[in-house]
Amino acid sequence: MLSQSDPQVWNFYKREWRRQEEGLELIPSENYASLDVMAAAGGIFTNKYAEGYPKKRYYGGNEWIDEVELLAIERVKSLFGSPFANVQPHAGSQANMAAYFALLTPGDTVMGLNLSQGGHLTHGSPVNFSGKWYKVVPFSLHPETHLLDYDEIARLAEQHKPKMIIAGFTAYPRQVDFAKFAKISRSCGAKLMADMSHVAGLVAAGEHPSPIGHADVTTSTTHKTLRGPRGAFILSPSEETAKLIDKAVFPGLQGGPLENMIMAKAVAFHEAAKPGFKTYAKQIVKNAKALAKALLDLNFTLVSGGTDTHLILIDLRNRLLTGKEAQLALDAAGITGNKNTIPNDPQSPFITSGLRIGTPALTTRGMKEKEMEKVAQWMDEVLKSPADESVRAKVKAEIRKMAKEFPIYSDLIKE
Ligand code: DSN
Repeated sequence: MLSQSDPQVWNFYKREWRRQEEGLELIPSENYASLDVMAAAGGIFTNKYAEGYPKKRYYGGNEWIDEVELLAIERVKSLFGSPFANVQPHAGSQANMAAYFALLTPGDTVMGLNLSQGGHLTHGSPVNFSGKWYKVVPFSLHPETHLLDYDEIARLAEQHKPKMIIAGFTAYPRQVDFAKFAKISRSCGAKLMADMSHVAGLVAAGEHPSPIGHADVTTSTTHKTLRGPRGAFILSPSEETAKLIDKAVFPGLQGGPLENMIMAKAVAFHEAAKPGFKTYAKQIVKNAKALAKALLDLNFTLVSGGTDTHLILIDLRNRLLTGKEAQLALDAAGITGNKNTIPNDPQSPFITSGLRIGTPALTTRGMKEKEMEKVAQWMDEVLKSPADESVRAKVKAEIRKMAKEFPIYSDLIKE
């Protein structure tokens, strides 16, 4: 028992469990994996080396590892309707790096959404491998609507003739038109990489358009709206691309795959194919819309005016608060969100004028529209007096009370 053999670590584990159980998790890229997913991630598959791919390994003893990896591949292919899949990437950044390695040569031109406007580090940020090794032409959101400006993206693509365009986002609250991205990419001879990490669960459930059939390669993490373990996968539309991707992942980037995580991915893909997951994904979007409406009613400003996904980006400037201040105040009251830049943010990325929130985790707990109204009221209350400790303490106690009605892992730890 860890509680006896290593009480120091156990103490921190218990505290984190309590934080997850008693607070409101609003970070849109986080979720609560099922006990089955966690059992697989923490199981005996962690003991095994399996460099290579199923039936072509560099180590013996992989007969059952192979079966599970093949099952994970079949399940994710079927979930998204893709003919080829690689389930080995350890994380989203590795998956994206493999796509670059497979489809490009260093020095090639790529286009992706600017990090400060809702893109990702790996979509061409100058501090990331993508920005250091490739020539990046970043695109921005429309300056007034804060929506993707497909005409401007097409104009830039025509001008710069990139080898790859990235349709992928970490802080964009609206649906992405992958068909339009594909049309733009084809017209300038570029490959289209879709990074659907944030919306993968919504795509699997038919709540967001799918990049499959449009993208030349699709990457995704497994732990956001898809509600699996931490990890990633890559979907390819052709055998030719799939071979390049496989080589880029192993031996190009990774050695031994984390087969325990691949087993957990297999379990998560199975869960996401069940009818209940469709209901879950639908409720994520309903909850996000309800939360957005309640926030607007309380005079919050939302980037793009609202949401049609799981994610909301609040522009805090009319509240005279920075993202950092808001994150800290809410954290103290038991509400976890994350500071995030808004389009054309006057503040630095470490301070920011925005707060990024979302509903995947609260929806997993079973919360619905009624609870979203309450969440908005609590956020309003805390952010009206961000330095008032008594307000934070009062809200924290109320949240703890409501959280008890929506347990997550309450049976997991016996104190
Ligand atoms: N860190 C992820 C997110 O929070 O959106 C992106 O990698």
